[in-house]
Amino acid sequence: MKTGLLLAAAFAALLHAVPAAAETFRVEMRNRGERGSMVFEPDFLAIKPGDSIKFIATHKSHNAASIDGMVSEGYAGFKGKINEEIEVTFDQPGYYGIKCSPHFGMGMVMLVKVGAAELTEAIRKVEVPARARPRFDDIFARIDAGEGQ
Ligand SMILES: [Cu+2]
Repeated sequence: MKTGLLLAAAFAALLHAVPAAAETFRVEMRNRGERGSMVFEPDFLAIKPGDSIKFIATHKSHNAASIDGMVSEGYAGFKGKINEEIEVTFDQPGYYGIKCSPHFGMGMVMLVKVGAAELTEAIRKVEVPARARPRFDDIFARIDAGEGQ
């Protein structure tokens, strides 16, 4: 009986320590999708700190890598290998720009919002290739319109 009570107390403490179950989201790396060619699908996700994103190699010759200067301050960054499916956990609140290294110039980018984060001018104005600019501007416009809030 006493052991049962102790176990129940331990279980209650454990539940208390983990406020919300972390989720894993899927993003496809595609040659073509709903928004054109060379795309991450979806191209924008709002997640909680501790959630993960699994990048799926739906089509070949893509990777997922963080964009320098377009991440939460102090974040070390990540870079997946070509054709590699990687799962990345985001712990710090903030915005994270993601690129496909070989197709950055073709505008293959996406944005991740982690927790409550302000879309700063610094993030909006990060220098990116010409064809990535309209894709980010489209994502920013959708965020300004309330997506991911
Ligand atoms: Cu690519």
